[in-house]
Amino acid sequence: MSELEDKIAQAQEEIQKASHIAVLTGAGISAESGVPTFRGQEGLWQNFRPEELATPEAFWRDPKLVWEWYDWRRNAVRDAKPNPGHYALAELEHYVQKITLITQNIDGLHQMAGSHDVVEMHGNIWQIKCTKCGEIEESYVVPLPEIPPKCKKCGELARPNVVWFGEMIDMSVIDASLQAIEQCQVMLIIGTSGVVEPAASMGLVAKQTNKTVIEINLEETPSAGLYDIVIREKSGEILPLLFTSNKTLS
Ligand code: BV8
Ligand code: ZN
Repeated sequence: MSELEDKIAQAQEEIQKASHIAVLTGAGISAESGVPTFRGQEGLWQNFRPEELATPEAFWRDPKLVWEWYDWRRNAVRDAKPNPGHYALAELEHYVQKITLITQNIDGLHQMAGSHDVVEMHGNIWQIKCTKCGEIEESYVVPLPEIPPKCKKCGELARPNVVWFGEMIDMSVIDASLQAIEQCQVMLIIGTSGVVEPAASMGLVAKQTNKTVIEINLEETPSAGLYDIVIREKSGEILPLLFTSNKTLS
């Protein structure tokens, strides 16, 4: 048996035994759907660092520029379809008693693949929120008819309903994530560079509470040395192999 086959067999065994699995995904799981990642070679808008555009300061300084970036990303995501990795995680719900899927992604592809109970840590690119009255509108219109868009209710400037760098993550999201890590037996960490906090510390929390952590990523990540099983392959190829379909609910 090759080292990879051995790791897959180990991961399958851990997943078979688990009644609650926490999953954390990042931009890497959507890469095979053609959605550019943040920090890869084809990273979003090479000449801009996300940390320069995805901030409240950048938005208030130049709402038009920041909205042009999001409009470009909405266009990039619009034609994206879930890949076998997204579908495998949606399928996992039928084999494990409880799955909590925590995603840093804002593309909505997990929901499109059929996953329920998705915790969107960083918001959703298809939602537009009023900066004044807080009204949230779901809009799939690409390109946006007006940049920057205005609130349909009060006419004030609207922003993408996402969490920017320097902004607090909603406490209910943090609570749901930490509760899932506390209650799970296994945590899957898929396609995230492990740079952005607080998501980046979740694998450490899982290890500190003696959970089995399985990472799937093409590259080395800062906390990989802490994890139990590290698979350096594409998530779209590996995830469908991890859940044998003859498992019934435990
Ligand atoms: C917070 C939404 C409390 C927007 C995003 C100094 C001042 C202020 C704050 C900080 C500071 N220092 C640190 C911080 C905290 C900051 C932070 O972590 N900064 C980083 C840059 C150091 N975090 C915050 O500000 C968070 N809030 O902490 O509040 C606070 C408040 C004030 C002050 C201090 C603390 C809020 C962070 C949320 C930012 N918003 N997105 C948008 O999307 O436009 S983050 C953004 O990065 C995306 O959500 C993205 O998902 C996320 C993480 O990136 P990844 O998903 O990991 O993607 P990446 O491209 O990096 O990696 C892809 C990986 O996939 C790679 O490893 C690659 O190898 C792999 N891969 C590729 N293809 C495949 C694959 N793997 C498998 N298969 C494949 N096929
Ligand atoms: Zn409004």
